[in-house]
Amino acid sequence: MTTVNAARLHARIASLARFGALPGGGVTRPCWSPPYEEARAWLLAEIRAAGLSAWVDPAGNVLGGLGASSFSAAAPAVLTGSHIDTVPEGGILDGALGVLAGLECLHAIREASATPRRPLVVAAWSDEEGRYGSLFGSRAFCGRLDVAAIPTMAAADGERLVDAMARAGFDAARAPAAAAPAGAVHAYVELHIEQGPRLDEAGVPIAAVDSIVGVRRSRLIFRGQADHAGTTPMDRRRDAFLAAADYALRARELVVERGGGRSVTNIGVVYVHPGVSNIVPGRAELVHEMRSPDDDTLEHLARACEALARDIGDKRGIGVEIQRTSATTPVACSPRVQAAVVAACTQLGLPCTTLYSAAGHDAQNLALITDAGMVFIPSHGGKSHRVDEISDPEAIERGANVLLGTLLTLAAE
Ligand code: HGY
Ligand code: MN
Ligand code: MN
Repeated sequence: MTTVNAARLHARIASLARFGALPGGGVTRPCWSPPYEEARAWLLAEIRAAGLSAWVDPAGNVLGGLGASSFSAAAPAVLTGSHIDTVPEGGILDGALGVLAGLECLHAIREASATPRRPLVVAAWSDEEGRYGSLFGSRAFCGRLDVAAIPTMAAADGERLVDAMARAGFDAARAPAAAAPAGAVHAYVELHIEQGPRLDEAGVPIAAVDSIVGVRRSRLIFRGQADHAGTTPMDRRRDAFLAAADYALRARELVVERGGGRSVTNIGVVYVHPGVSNIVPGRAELVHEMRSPDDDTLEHLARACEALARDIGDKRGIGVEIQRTSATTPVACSPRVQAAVVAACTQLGLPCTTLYSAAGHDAQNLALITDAGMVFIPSHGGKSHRVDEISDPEAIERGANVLLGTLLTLAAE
C-alpha cells in the first residue's frame, strides 16, 4: 500500500514556514505580499521537483498536476489542496498542511508508478484568509467572483486588491478567467487542522467533515461628534466609540442567546477616529463577523444586529451606517467523499468521527461545483490563528495517509 514520505512532508512544512516567519514563532504571510510571492516561487519549484506539472491561473491559484497540466471536462480531475496565505501572527499549519500533504500524496503516487484512472491536481488557493475578500482564489475557480466588486475590493487597512495583485504581477480584472470549465472536477477533498478543541479533547485522530459554516461580515460606521476631551461637558458628548462599544457587547449577547447554540460572533477590527486621547471620538468603525451552520439563522441574526445598531444610534444621537461586506453560505459536504475518507481510515485502522467545521474553508466553494469534503486532524489544545498553533507530527502523518487513501479511492472511480 502506498504511503506518504512523512520526513519529506515535515521538511516541506518547515521550509514553507520560513516565508514570513516571526522571531518568536508563527508566521505572517498575507496573499500577494513579498513573503507570499517568495513562498509561491518555492512551491512551484517543489511541485516541479516532485515531477508534476505546475501552473498558476489568473486568480493566482498555484496548481500541480499528475496526469494533467490544465482542467478539462474531457478528463475530470480529482482535486485536493488548501492555502498558503496566513492570518497575521498565524500558525504554520493552517492551510499549509492541506497544500503540502496534497503535494506529498501526488509525489508518492507518482513515485509508486501508480497510474490512477483520473488525473490528480493539488491547489494552493489564493487569499483564503480573505485579506481582500474571503476565499478569493477558490471563489474565482468556482466562477463565483463578484466581478463588479473587484475594483473596490480592499483590505481593512484600505489597500486595494487591484494594487496588491499588480504588485505581484497579476491583473485583478483577469481573475474571473480562472473559472474551471464545467465538469472539469470529479471531486475535491481538503486536509486541514480542526482549528478547535473537539478532536483533541475527544482523543479522536481523524474527522470526516459533514458540513461547513457560513460566515457573514459587516462593516458598521458610527458617526458622533469630535470634541475636546477635557472641556466638553459629559452630557453633551456624542461619543462614537461608546456607541460602538455598546453595540459590540449587546450584539455578542444577541448572537449567543438567539443563535441556536452553534452560532458564534467576533469583532476583530476596530477603528476610532481621530484616534488621539484628547479628542472625543467623532467616528468609530467595526467589522462584525458571525458564523453559523444554518443560513436562515445567519440572516435572522444579521437583521437583528442591524436593528440593534440603529436602535443604539437613535438612543445615543449617533449616526449609523451598515455595509454587508461578505457572505459565504453554509454547505453540506459530499456523502461520497465522506465515505471515501471513512474507508481510508478503516484501511489504516484509524478511529474516525464526523464533525461540522466551525471555520470557513475553500471546500465550501468547491462544494458548489463538485462533490467536496474535508479531513480534519486535531489541533493541539484547539489552538489556531495564533503563533503557537500546533499538531503532533504523528497526527500530520496520519492525516496525510488518510488523504492519500481518499484520493486513490476517488481517482479510481
Ligand atoms: O476564518 C476562517 O474560518 C478560516 O481560518 N479562514
Ligand atoms: Mn485560517
Ligand atoms: Mn485555513
